[in-house]
Amino acid sequence: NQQHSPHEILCHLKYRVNMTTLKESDLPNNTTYESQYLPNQDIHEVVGKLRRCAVVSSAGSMRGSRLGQEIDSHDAVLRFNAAPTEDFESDVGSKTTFRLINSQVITQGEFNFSTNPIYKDVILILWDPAPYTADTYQWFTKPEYKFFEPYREYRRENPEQPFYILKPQTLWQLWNIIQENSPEFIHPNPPSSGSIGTLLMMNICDEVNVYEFLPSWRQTDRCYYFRHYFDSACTYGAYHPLLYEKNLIKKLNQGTEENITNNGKVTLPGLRDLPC
Ligand code: NCC
Repeated sequence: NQQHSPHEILCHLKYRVNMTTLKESDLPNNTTYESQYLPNQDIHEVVGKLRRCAVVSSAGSMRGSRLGQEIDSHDAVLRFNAAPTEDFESDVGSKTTFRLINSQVITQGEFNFSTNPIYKDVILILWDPAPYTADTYQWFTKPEYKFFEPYREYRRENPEQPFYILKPQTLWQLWNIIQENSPEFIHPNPPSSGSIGTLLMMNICDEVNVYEFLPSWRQTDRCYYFRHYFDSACTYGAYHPLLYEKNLIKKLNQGTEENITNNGKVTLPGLRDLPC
């Protein structure tokens, strides 16, 4: 395992992870019925380029952080899955531009995906894990969670809302880089929403500040800032290679160590203008 410099890792992330979303034209002709509900354009063609973006982890350590104002000062804010802002504004802010959800959120009834207002008025991005070697069509016909029915239904009811699906290869392209920069073998499970969302923002924004992905001194076994539920696996990972994801992000931090300790804040550069 050779050691890559932070700059080399950033260049690998830039050129080897193709952070793109599914378009109508990515699926074969025999899926016209489904693919007509996919966007005509990739997320980047629509969103363009943003300046400063914030990524807000769902960790329990966001509680009491008072980071809300700082988070809202960004041009765009990305949040995960069912993480709310209401009642937590002073700690997590109130602005949501992007919401990255895994395919459980859209398929499991408990999330009330079609009616809960947290999923409205935002740019939605969905991901679902594919087997390491599956191509788009194989995955599409046999996803981990059968997300396409509810996706189509939601699109029918909210045709104006931007709603993207990440290409599944993206996850493994990122996983490869996490594995290469880790001292031991990682079980091939996909990266968590945390690092997928962070890398997505690095492809869209000039600067990305990630909050409480690397925990501050507020680190806690409490899983989420919005739920009374304790499990250290939320922070260190069980299914996802979370610890390795966090070590990789830590290597790329361009902010200070102090900012991690006090605010769980990591500053990462946008990849678009990165010279490689
Ligand atoms: O828990 P989850 O993630 O929704 O959290 C979003 C991202 O925040 C970071 N995080 C969270 C808690 C914590 N204590 N520390 C953290 O660093 C992680 O980067 C995490 O990705 C997911 O990645 O999509 C995940 O989703 C949940 C769950 O499916 C959704 O919340 C919907 O309920 C998964 N939990 C379970 O399946 C039980 C979780 O493993 C990963």
